[in-house]
Amino acid sequence: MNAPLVRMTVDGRPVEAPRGMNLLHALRDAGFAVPSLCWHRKLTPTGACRLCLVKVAGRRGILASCALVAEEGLTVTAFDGELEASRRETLDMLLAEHRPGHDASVHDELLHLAARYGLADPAARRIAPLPEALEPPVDASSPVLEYDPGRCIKCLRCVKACAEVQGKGVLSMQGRGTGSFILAGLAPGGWGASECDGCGECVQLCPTGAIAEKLHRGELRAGAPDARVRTTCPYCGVGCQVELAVKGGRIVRASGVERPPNDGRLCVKGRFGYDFVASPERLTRPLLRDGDRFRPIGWDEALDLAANGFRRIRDAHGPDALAGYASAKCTNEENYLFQKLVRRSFGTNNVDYCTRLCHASTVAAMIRAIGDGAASGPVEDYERADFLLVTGNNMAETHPVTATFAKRGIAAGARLVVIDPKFTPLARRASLWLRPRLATDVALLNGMIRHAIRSGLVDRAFVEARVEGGMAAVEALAAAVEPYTPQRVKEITGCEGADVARATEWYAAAARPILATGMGMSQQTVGTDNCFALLDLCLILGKIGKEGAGVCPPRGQNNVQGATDVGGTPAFYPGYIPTADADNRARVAALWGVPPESLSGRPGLTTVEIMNAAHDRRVRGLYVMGENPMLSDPNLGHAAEALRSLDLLVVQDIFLTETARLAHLVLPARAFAEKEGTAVSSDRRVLRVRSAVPAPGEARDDWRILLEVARRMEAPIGDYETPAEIFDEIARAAPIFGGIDYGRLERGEDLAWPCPTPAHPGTPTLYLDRFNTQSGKAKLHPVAWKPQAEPACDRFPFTLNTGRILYQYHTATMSRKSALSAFANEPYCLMHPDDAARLALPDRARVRISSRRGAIETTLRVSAEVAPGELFMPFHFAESPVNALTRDELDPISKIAPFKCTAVRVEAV
Ligand SMILES: Nc1nc2c(c(=O)[nH]1)N[C@H]1C(S)=C(S)[C@@H](COP(=O)(O)OP(=O)(O)OC[C@H]3O[C@@H](n4cnc5c(=O)[nH]c(N)nc54)[C@H](O)[C@@H]3O)O[C@H]1N2
Ligand SMILES: Nc1nc2c(c(=O)[nH]1)N[C@H]1C(S)=C(S)[C@@H](COP(=O)(O)OP(=O)(O)OC[C@H]3O[C@@H](n4cnc5c(=O)[nH]c(N)nc54)[C@H](O)[C@@H]3O)O[C@H]1N2
Ligand code: SF4
Ligand code: SF4
Ligand SMILES: [Mo]
Repeated sequence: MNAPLVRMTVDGRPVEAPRGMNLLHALRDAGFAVPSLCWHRKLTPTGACRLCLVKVAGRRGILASCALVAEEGLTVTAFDGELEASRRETLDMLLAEHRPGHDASVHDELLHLAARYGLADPAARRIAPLPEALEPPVDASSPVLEYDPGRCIKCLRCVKACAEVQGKGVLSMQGRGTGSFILAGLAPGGWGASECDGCGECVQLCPTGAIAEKLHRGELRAGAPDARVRTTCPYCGVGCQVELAVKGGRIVRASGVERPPNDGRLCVKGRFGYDFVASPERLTRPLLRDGDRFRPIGWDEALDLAANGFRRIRDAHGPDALAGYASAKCTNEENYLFQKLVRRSFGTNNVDYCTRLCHASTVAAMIRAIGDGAASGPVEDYERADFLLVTGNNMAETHPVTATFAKRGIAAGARLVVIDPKFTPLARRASLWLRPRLATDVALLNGMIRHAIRSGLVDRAFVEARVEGGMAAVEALAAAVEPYTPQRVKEITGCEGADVARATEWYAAAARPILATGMGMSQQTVGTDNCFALLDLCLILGKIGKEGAGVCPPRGQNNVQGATDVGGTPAFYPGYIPTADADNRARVAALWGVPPESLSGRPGLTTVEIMNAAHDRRVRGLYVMGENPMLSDPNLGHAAEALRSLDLLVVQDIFLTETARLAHLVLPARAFAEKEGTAVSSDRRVLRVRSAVPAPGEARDDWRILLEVARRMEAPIGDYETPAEIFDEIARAAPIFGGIDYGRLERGEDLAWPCPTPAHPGTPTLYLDRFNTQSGKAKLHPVAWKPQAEPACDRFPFTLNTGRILYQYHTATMSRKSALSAFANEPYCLMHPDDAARLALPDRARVRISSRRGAIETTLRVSAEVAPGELFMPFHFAESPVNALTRDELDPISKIAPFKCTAVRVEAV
């Protein structure tokens, strides 16, 4: 892909650059500080500011270098008296339109250039400032940013940032000449009324601060930040790198870092969702239950109570009467120590966390079919792909930066097929939106497989070389999918045969196809079957095991990938080493310096199983680090009973969550911006988490709390001074991390596991030579579609789908304590207009929604985003806890609950 180098001469010096590179870019890279205000590496050139002028031998006049490209033999003049005079003149004109009074809160490239060209002092300028009256008013209607036309130089960087980088196209330039300005949306009402979703890309790329964050403007104006700290976004699994600006011990700004995986981009959560860190509601002291209330206690007492309590339960009822929920919000180091504590100090494998409610089905199917449960390629593949199949995933809202890659790929010609029963913003860009009924994906995918086989689309060479059983296995699959005729698929799913065929043919024809599968596929009682069927399709078409093609399920939480990688689930030690194997136990025991028999070989319980065991009093002590099951677990009534039956519930969190309110003991932890560590992104990149601000009150690092609890249980899990030391032990325990240490990460190496040795560059793409199965080959798993155990019926005629919205995050402990709530802060339920009309329910009606397990009240929103007979509710809002309704029946393999499929009834209240 690398273009050959060409040789040029610039101001008499030889310069090399890739052929075709933007000439201004090439000049800058070669160290020529050619000024420009409108050009940016990430945008198509605009040629608006007329500052990057150069002369080229043999060409007439003065040319904008951003409009030229590097060519062999070019002789360029970048600096001479005439060019500099012209630049000075242009700057003088720009300054005349620019309101004076820079407030230090933004990096103002115009003022920098003014200083460089001796124009900082207005007295040095030749052109008088324009009267301010000509300028349109400031637009402060967005909850998070404001636009000041008086500082705007009409460079169009924001317009292009929004359109080209984020793929949104909210902004345009309106008016003419000095009266021109940037308009958000088309209707009046400005930014606040437009489709702007607050990602802040325009803020980040604006060269003058004409568009700036509203948050903490006062602190930002008061002078430069005290510190800038690079870290990893605490919300979703994309792993965006952010720079936090800190002032007076508080985060006052978050900016995207131009490094992988996000290359400077953020979504609204990463950019504006950080104020929860400084919330006055943060836990600051350990709390002990005292009747219906809590009273603060000292750490010493709290740690003794936790340790002695767990020890008593272990000694009286056996190790398996204890369990722990690890945390996808915590670092690798913390999760490593958490599972070490559960396995070593508790003596059980009862450790699990929200991954069980999340991609458990995807992971279970991928491990069985191809060997690893993680994304096969880097997020950048979404942009390079020529075909995207996005199923059961609302990427534009849930992994918005991944979606920017996808949108850029689509803009460059990639085809997109979306499979989702509900409208998602990405469906708008789809070449084809397949809209199956909820929980019918196996039928749909089997229909696609059947079409592929019958149309001769199978990649026989790939199958023979890389799939167990070769074409014989495909024959067996063919027999299994034979019943899924277009008619039958239509009956079950509602999808047309022609569409099913078209999607299959596009996928088969693609050279670089990427599959994205999400919660709609995973969170079903048939979640593993769903993913098996998807992988079967991928494998028979030969669309994995090569650069740029594969399966890249966007992982959910900021460290959901890492928490499993370091051993946070029952069946695997760090690095996916099965706990059931005695040799593995012996090896891990040796590393931990404990007798092998002290590690349990008994299978551990999974998340919902732990809840059920607590209900039956088989589990009596539970340690919850950074999870809020009292909103996020299915069948909340049952979960509440389970948690109330525990002899000891210890919750370690940053807020007094719904779960913490049921605890006997609450331990205050530090938040992401207060601690050091690492996390693993959705695409297996190991990323640093860094401390930027002091922790509130007596809150402590999760890992330090764990060390103390274990020590006081007289089953210590080690002495570490720093997270780097813990990571070194992780690298010894888990070969996938064997070559990684903090030194390499600090040097800025971009490392994706597996990275087995210090010299290894990491593995962005998996399976290029072999699959990570015992045979080295992939395995097909034919599956049949099964109807739901709880279908819609006369009593519960609707099927309820649940999920996420862009502006809130899970149980909203963090997002609701930030600027994000200004965008969306109310629970609701979507219902199709036909259903609403039939039930005579108007938009915004208050309704009661009931299932066999419970009832909640919420506000109805009438919307064709859902299909008739289906409903959708976000699960973020404690006042309408949708999981009071959902089922806790489990997928037999992955043990996930069907969050996306509950039979319910709707009534007006
Ligand atoms: N803003 C925001 N972002 C987040 C999160 C958040 O809470 N808020 N959470 C993070 C986490 S942990 C996760 S796991 C990810 C999840 O990200 P997603 O996978 O996008 O999760 P959801 O929004 O729950 O559901 C995705 C889609 O599945 C569809 N769906 C429902 N049932 C079916 C079905 O039967 N078949 C198919 N094909 N589709 C179906 C839904 O309509 C929905 O559009 O998001 C992460 N990012
Ligand atoms: N109906 C329905 N239910 C669902 C889903 C759905 O789609 N529909 N999705 C499921 C999925 S995919 C997921 S991942 C789960 C998520 O379920 P949970 O993981 O329970 O949800 P969160 O709100 O992310 O909980 C994380 C907790 O960690 C705390 N925390 C944050 N940072 C730290 C820290 O540094 N240290 C400590 N100790 N605590 C910290 C937060 O305050 C919060 O209480 O929800 C599941 N539940
Ligand atoms: S914040 Fe994002 S969506 Fe809004 S105008 Fe700026 S770039 Fe566009
Ligand atoms: S895409 Fe995910 S990681 Fe990136 S800024 Fe948004 S929430 Fe954070
Ligand atoms: Mo998740």
